[in-house]
This record gives sequence, C-alpha cells and structure tokens, in this order.
Amino acid sequence: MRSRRNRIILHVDMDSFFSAIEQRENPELRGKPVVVGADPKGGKGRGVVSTASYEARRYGVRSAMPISQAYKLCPHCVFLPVRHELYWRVSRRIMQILRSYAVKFQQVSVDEAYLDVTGIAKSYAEAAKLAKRIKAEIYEKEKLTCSIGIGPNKLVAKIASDHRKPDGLTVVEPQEVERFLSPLPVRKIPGIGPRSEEVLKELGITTIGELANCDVQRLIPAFGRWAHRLIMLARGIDDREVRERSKVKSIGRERTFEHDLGEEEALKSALEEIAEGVHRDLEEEGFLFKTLTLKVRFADFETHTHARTLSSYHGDLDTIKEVAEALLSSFLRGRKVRLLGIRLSKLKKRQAVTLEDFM
Ligand code: TTP
Ligand code: MG
Repeated sequence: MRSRRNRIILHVDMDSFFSAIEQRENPELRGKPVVVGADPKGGKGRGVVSTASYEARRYGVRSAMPISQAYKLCPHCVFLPVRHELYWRVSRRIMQILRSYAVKFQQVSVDEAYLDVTGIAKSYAEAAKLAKRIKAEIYEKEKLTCSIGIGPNKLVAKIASDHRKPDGLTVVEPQEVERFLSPLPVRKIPGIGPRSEEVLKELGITTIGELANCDVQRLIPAFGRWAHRLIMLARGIDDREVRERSKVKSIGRERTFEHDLGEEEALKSALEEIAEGVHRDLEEEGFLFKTLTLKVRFADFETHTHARTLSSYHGDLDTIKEVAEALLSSFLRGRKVRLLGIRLSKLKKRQAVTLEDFM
C-alpha cells in the first residue's frame, strides 16, 4: 500500500531568490551575472556566496561557496551585499499570496513553502492549473519567477520543484512516482548530504531506485534507525503533514511618543497610524480577528488596557480604527498620553480561495 490518503501537495521555491530581487530592483543588472554575498575585496574577501543569478551559475558560482572562489571563477560578476530586510519583505508578500491558495500551508524558508491543495484541486490536472495561476500571480505582483513541484507528498513535491528550474512546473502523479524517482541520484533526497552519499556509494548505491530496492539490513550498520525511513523515502512514501505554524496568538503594535500627546486630533491620527500598521500585519499573516485590545499609558506611566470582543471575525482597517477609537474615547479624560498600542487576538485564518474562483 503506497499511502492511505490521496493528497495533492505543492512545493514552491523561488528562483535564485536574493539575486532575482536585486535584478528586479535594478534593471541594469538584468541578464547579468550577479552574486549576492560577502564583499570579494578583489579576491581577498572572506565570507560566502548567498546566492548567484543563473547567469553567474554558468561560471560555476554556487551558494555557500567562499566568495574568494566565486571571484576567481567570475571576476566580472556583479557582487552585491546581502539585504535581508528587503528579501524578507518580498518573502512575506509572496507567502501571503501562496497561503491564499492552500488548505494547509507551511513556509519552510525565506523562499520556499508547501501547500496542501487536496480538495481545492480535484485532480492533478486541476492542481497544475492552480500552480500556473500561482506563478502568474507572483509574476504579476512581484515580477519574480518560481518553480513548483506537484506530488502526492512533501518529498515528491520538493524533488519535483527542483527538477526543472528556473520557472519550472513539474507534476508527478502517484502512479508516476517510481519512474520519476528511480533514475535520480540519492543526493536529491533531502537529508542525504555528501557524507551519506559517499557511504551509499561504497555500498554500490547511487540512484534512488537502487536505494528503494536494497535490503534494509545492509543500511543499518551505517544509518541505524534512519535506514528504514531512507528506504521508505526512496520508494516515494512520505506521510508528513503540511503543518500550519499558526503559533501566532495575537498581532499588535504600540508606539511611545517623543512628546506626550494631549490633543484629541493628534491622538486620533497617531491611533490611525498604529491601526494601519496592525492591519498590514494582520493581512500579511492572513488572519481575521475578533478581539481588539487598546493600551494607553499616561504621562505619569499609569497604564490601562481595554478590550472589546466582536460578535464575528473581521479583517478590515475601518473596523480596527472604529473599535480602537471608541475604546480610546472611553478612557481619555483630557490626560496626556505617552504610549498607545493596539493588539488583535482571537485570530482565525482567512478562508483559502478555491480553484472555481479562477475559472
Ligand atoms: P535557495 O532556494 O536554495 O536558492 P535560490 O533561490 O537562490 O536559487 P534556486 O533557483 O536554486 O532556488 O535559497 C533561497 C535563498 O536563501 C537564496 O536566494 C539565498 C539564501 N541562501 C543563502 O543565503 N545561503 C545558502 O547557502 C543558500 C542555499 C541559500
Ligand atoms: Mg529558491
């Protein structure tokens, strides 16, 4: 028995993420070999390559390579410093798009996520349509490309997304899993690094197909308890769930003012600004809220919080502003305010859209 359930899982991975963002931000870099990472300092620099554009990869430049080596391979490459904040900002927007397409969603790194679309897509053909739609939306909104793998589990989806890069889409239906995996090198299985690869090679195992068919006893001396799991993976069996990491219990922002505020107008506009920030965070995380808590600290540090729980879930800016303002006016007695804060809790994920919405 292959698997108890018929799931359809997507793995999305952005193409040369950091350098693609840099090329988007600066049109002069498009089509050029770009390396994002440490300063090469004319070949004497320390540190490593974060990523290289596909143009730079042609010269052999790779992630995690010493920057001095990258410089040797491609001295005319454009070397850029890493701008993490920018990349994470873009990442958050992309993840928000992806999340809206999934029943279950799991971000695994800055540029990578799993989507369980079982039920949203009724077949692999529908899932492929959904994937094309996702690629188009990301490109339209962010001018970035990604590669998507579709399979019956996380392992197959992940290997599939890497299969045709950049701008790829690889669909592996359950009955194709064995044919797809067999010829690939064992290294393609996440978790098998250069050391495991070497050990397997000594046992005469280089492809996933050979691993799938080998006797577990041969692997136990080197891999111990992991041996069974390794063979299962090689056979394309993987029951891991796409896990929502919805540890977020509340979303909030607060602001301490440079000068204590007394005027109603000034307080109102400060509160609006905070509401806008909180609303942006709520949208980015893909949540709706039911409870809003307002925090007020007066000039003498006396601090109050007032909460209101609504009868249903909301996600719009107007509601946040209205409720926050109503709460504020209930405890302003002409006193000067040092800090204002808004926190949203009793959160719920926004409903995912369905494929029908696009047809
Ligand atoms: P990856 O998805 O591994 O690589 P990538 O997006 O640059 O290229 P690919 O088209 O092959 O997916 O990693 C995502 C980002 O994470 C990458 O743009 C830079 C960063 N990163 C590092 O900083 N160091 C590393 O060693 C790796 C692998 C990635
Ligand atoms: Mg990537």
